[in-house]
Amino acid sequence: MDDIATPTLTASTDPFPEFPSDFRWGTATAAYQIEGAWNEDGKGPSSWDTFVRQPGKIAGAQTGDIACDHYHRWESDLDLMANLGVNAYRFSVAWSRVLPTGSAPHNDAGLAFYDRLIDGMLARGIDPYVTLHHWDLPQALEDRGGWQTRETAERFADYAALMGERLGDRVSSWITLNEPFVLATFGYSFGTHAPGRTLFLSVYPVVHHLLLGHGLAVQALRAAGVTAPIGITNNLTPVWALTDSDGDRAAAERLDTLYNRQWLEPILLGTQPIDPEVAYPGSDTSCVQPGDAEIIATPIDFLGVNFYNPQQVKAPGEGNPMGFELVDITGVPRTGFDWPVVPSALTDRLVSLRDSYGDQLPPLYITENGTSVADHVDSDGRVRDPFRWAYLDRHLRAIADAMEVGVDVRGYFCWSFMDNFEWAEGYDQRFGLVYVDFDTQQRIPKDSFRWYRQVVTGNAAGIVPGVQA
Ligand code: GCO
Repeated sequence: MDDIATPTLTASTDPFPEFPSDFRWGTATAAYQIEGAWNEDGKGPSSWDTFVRQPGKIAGAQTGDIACDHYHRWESDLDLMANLGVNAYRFSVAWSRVLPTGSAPHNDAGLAFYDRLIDGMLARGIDPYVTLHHWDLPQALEDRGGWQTRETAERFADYAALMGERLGDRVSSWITLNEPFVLATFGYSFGTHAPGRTLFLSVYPVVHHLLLGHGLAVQALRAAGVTAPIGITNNLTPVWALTDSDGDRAAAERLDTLYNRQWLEPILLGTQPIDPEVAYPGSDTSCVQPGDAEIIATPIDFLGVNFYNPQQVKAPGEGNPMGFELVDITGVPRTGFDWPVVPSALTDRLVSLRDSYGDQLPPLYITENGTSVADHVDSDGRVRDPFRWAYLDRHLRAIADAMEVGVDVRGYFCWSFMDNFEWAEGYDQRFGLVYVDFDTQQRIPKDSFRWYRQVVTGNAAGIVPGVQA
């Protein structure tokens, strides 16, 4: 009966959709997940460097100390990326590599690394999409309260200004924050990610300071002379009510607000859909100062959407302060992480963003989408990952469906270029198009790498349905 409960995932055999010729095709990574060199060339420690050293936090007590050793192997990694044929690459800067204590003075060697990387991309015809903060906060700032404090938002703006001045002549697009919901929730509320704080419902100052830091950073980049598009990346997760009952619908509305709307509407509409006193009882709300809402609503040029799966909820049981209870989605294929695979939810998500926000919605980029698979190298040296390219195939079709009804999607970044350090899961969850042997640092392009190359180089036109190169 298993195969009825958990269907397998295959690529569609219908003709592959055409994407516009100026569509950005890329892959994405994040500094802590790939760079390694955690204490080299003057880099300061980050919240993740500290967190991974706490016993019991990471599967198998693994760390990102070496990760993919990309800091030393960036050149051959870029060669491989050029071979993949992408025209864009989303990566993040390690804040404490360029500003070891989070604020001045800067570290020349750290800045030089990103100079080399960006020049290397441009030399290979790959546009740099830079994320300023993908969760690795300089530890010196974390020691003073991190995102609980206004100071961190202000230092983030200084850091953005420095990066704008230094790299602004070569960067194609800027992303301020990656998934602030995940950082606030897992980093500061539940403590399963760095910095490992357990503020639970007292987390509101973190929410506010992340939004404020985003707005200040947009302004700082502009003040530094940046003319390239600036945006933010959110994990915009569709939330389903288990049934049509009032209780289940209210639960879905509550999680949708926490997950999605509270991170989006202050930026797009200038209004915060939650009342912090109600949503975060026990939180100190004095962090909100006059003028903050205007800073947060500084116009952005695009919205980055990370999509992996929808989330289902039902009404909470007695005494559950969260206002919802998570319910598994069954009867669909599942990823290596055991996440449900529902590509049509991505179409719905994109269309509903357009329907909800209309003219206030800027152009969209899918800044992350992908799947973990328990990949292995076969005896012939090949990594066969049909599940991954089926996942990508189905989600690209879902995006094309949204574009067909007029949603403005400008690009797609597959998560991830190569297997890497998957946060609390360590190296066990493999998301890459490229297999990484973490003992030898050998890179092996998987079957999905060749499939994706067909997509990006033919701009989809040459794809033989259901068959990989
Ligand atoms: C996130 C992060 C990535 C993850 C990816 C897979 O979305 O959690 O942006 O760093 O590695 O999403 O979980």
